[in-house]
Amino acid sequence: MNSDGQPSLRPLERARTRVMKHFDPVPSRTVDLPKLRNRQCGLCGAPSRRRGTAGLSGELPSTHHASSWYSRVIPFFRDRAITDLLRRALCRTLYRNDLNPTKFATKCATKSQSSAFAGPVLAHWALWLLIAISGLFGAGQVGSSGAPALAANPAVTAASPVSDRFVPSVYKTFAEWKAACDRLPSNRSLKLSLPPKELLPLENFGQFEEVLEAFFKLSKEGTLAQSSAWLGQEPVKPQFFNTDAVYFLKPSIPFQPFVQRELVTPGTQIFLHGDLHGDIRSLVAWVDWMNRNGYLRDFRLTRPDLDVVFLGDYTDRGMFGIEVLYTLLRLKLENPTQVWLVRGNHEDVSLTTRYGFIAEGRGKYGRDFDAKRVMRLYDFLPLVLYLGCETNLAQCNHGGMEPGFDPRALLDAPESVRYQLLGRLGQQQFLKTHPGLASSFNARERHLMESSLGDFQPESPTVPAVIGFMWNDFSVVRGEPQFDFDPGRAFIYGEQATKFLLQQGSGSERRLQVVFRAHQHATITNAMMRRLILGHGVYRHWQENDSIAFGQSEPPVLSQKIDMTEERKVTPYSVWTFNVVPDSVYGELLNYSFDTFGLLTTGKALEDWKLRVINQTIRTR
Ligand SMILES: [Mn+2]
Repeated sequence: MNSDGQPSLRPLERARTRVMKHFDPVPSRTVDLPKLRNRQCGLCGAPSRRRGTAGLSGELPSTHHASSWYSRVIPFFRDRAITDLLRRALCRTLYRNDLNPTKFATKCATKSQSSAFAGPVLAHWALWLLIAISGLFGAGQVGSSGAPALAANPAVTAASPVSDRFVPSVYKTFAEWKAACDRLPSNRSLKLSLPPKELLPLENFGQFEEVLEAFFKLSKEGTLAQSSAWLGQEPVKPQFFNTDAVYFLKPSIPFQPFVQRELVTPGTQIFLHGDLHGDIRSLVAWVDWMNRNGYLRDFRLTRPDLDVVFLGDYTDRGMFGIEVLYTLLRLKLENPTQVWLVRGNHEDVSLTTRYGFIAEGRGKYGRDFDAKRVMRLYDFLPLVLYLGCETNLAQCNHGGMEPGFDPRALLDAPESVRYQLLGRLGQQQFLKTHPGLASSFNARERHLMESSLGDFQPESPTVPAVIGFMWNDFSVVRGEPQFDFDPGRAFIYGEQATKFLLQQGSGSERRLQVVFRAHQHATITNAMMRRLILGHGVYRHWQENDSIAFGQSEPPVLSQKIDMTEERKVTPYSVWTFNVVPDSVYGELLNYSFDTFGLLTTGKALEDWKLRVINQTIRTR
């Protein structure tokens, strides 16, 4: 059956048509030739047999080139489970012979007699056979309407086919969106009042709703809907995908939060951004920076080996939550397998009703604003994105550690498995079976942990207790308690307790090494905010030269103690907090005007991972 529900009478023709329609080879000039010439294949590790003068008119022998080309045209190639071996085999063939697939077909036709080309030629025709097969069975691989599969590996992930791409009715380009947003007053000048209606970039709620609906479609037809992508129990589907109901209103659906694991190849560059809290200026400035620096073209990432992770808290506290969510969804829809939005503690109805987002929506669009439906989008965001590269993993989430969840099986699972329901949290159970967690605690900390951890099924992010991934914090410097509780927030884990949880949470093959998160912000210059602002918006907890004695030290002293460099080493068991945007009450009260994002470059070993800290000054008047 095809996407329209009609029988596929001529699978080969149909497949060929589809292939030609999406045939959009990467122009070779977009790849840096000299850099790649002497490198191994990034995918299979095979060395290039010929160098410089490639077999075919000096074209670039790049495997990224090859694999992305094939995954663009063959639906099979978007499913890692089926194609990993196949892809590696193909990749070796192409790479060792220095073949560029964009010229492959023509060359094969002219050189098919040559024995040197026998392997590649066979591979080529085998692939065309695959295209035919995928025409017959491909629908099951990529969703019934050919929805872009959320492939695990961005280096081998194709752009979603043109026909499936979301086409907005307004703001076709980022430049248009930026121009509209540039007219908006700053959050600081608005002082929590609504912006004038005539300035709103989205004139009506329908313009927002179309991206929301497209996101729902993506969620319902992508890998989230594939049983094989879930480890263990999968969500109760009719309820999980019923976007007309919510867990907090009757007739209700169950709250089914989940975590996600994605794998990337060494050298993948990952952008990380902290809390946005309705600051459209900072987000638009970031998208603009990405465009100016060649990482984005409009809303689309320019390379398959780029990922973006937003660390939660998109709305509330600023007056442009709608515009922020709209921008994020446009990015997600353009790059479904490369842009990730994790769920922060403000991605929940109990906070949006208290901290301004629901009021903002009602104020801007009146009764048209469908709060229930907007809240539902958060249920499709993972609480944690475990980003793996070779044997190392980063835990990307908004808050902190959650001892009640055991990620080991997910981290070690086959590459096609991506999701796991959070399920019932066994915090007390974990403490009983892992007394080592409290081994570094004093009596007070031990008592606090024993009396406060529980075993429960979350009914919401805060009921019956907070989910640590969304809410918890970390202590700032060495010498602070290993476990503590902030009555206004949640639990605070120290260095030893965190290290223990990362070690215990590691799989046998893939190790949890680092946490990238946000969330821990205040409007007073406490120890954390001092270090965040002085450290250019990114702070690694428990730094070697810092201690509790310097907790409230002034910048001249602190600058001797903490890492303020642009490029930073990612050390084992390190926890990194990203600052909150400047056009906010935080920026106003603490007097900073720079936005921050991280550019993480992964490598084969953790020693090769590097985090570059990038700032932009934001106009806040
Ligand atoms: Mn938060």
